[in-house]
Amino acid sequence: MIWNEKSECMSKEEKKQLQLERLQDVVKKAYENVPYYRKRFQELNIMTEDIKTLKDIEKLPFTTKTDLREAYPFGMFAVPEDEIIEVHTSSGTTGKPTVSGYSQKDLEIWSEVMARALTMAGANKKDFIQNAYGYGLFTGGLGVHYGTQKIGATVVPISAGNTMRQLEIMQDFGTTIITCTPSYALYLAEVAENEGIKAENLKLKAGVFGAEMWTEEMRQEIEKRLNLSALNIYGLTEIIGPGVAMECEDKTGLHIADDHFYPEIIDPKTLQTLPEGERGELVLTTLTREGMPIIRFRTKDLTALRNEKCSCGRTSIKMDRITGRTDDMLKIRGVIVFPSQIEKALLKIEGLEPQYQIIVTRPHHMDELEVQVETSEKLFSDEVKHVEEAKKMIEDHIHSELGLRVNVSLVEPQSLPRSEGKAVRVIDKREL
Ligand code: DLL
Repeated sequence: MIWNEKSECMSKEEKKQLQLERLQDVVKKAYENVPYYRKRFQELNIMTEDIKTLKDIEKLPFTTKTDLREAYPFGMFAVPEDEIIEVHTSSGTTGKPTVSGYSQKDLEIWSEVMARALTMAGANKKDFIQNAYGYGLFTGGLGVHYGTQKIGATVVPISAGNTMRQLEIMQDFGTTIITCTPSYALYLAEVAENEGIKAENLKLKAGVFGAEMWTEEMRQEIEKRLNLSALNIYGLTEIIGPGVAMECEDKTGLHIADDHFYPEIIDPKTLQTLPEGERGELVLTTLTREGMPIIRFRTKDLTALRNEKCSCGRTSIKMDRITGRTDDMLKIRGVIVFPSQIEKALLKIEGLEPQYQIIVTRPHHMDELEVQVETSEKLFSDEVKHVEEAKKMIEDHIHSELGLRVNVSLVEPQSLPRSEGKAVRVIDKREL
């Protein structure tokens, strides 16, 4: 089944023409309505009329997460605030997140691309979709929610966590499609096994997994243990949320909804556009978004684009699964964490040397983050007399910076490795 055959199967020529028209339109709107873009275009001496072909996109400036943070909270909106009817923020932290604003039309686009994505996983009106992505500012929950309702399937808006309840509902309601992060899917499988719940007795047919990096090996493991077809969904808050790209049953890459999001691959060092098939950083331009158009957003995600024919009949360009990042961003249980945020939290603590190391592990398929910090005499005061108190105080500081509980362990002064070059702050032991 294809949700929107006209859009998803149009000829390459038709698609290119549509993309060009939409690109010209979005560039014009960004110039006219977003002071940030007007300034950037003027600096580069670009007029909206300069976009005559799709290749001319290369003349346009990039947008980065930092640009969006500087425009916090609403500086990138292209419509008056009363036309924005929903906001989300990147799954990060209590620091300055990036905000995404949606007009009525943007929510329709989001519902449409999510309906396409869920249809790729075989969803139709009859399905029960158990949505275990978090509801809230994170886009996972509501993105799947809108797509499910667009299709007319039944959404079970259970949100993330509460594993026993997830399993109970899965059995009682006869859930046919589960949506969550791949690591949580494996955790669900593990708990199900411990509880004596047999996968073959569940009604699950597919899983829509994303929001973090995962591998082909993990896919096989999840498919075997949950007895379903595990499909990869990709997206990011800045662009719209989940639904930017999704795998079909062919499982040879993710179809990008390229009538709404225009992809390019660049070399992250030279910033030059790379030819099709080469691995580099994914750059995305929103072609239809009204509330917050984004031109050439540097995702920092590493992948390659492929313009091959797909057995499913969809003609959109496909991207490989994400294999890495150009920066040190981590996703811990779906939440974005930058090591610099941990450093910032540590620096706020008087008497603490910011000598630290972050160890990421995945015991029982759930991410754990341990921060090792060197102790010092100066850390202890009238209030903080014992190691346990010091640990808790540091954990609280990190919690208020990240919105995430981590384990802190205090190690001997001078015991963490010193580096002459770039410090190795993160040891990621998860096998991603
Ligand atoms: O993670 C949106 C989403 C929700 C996608 C649910 C899929 C399912 P952010 O929190 O803004 O948005 O994080 C975006 O997560 O730049 C990637 O680094 C990573 N990411 C998302 N999907 C995948 C995936 C949501 N399938 C950032 N594979 C992106 C690898 C992914 N990484």
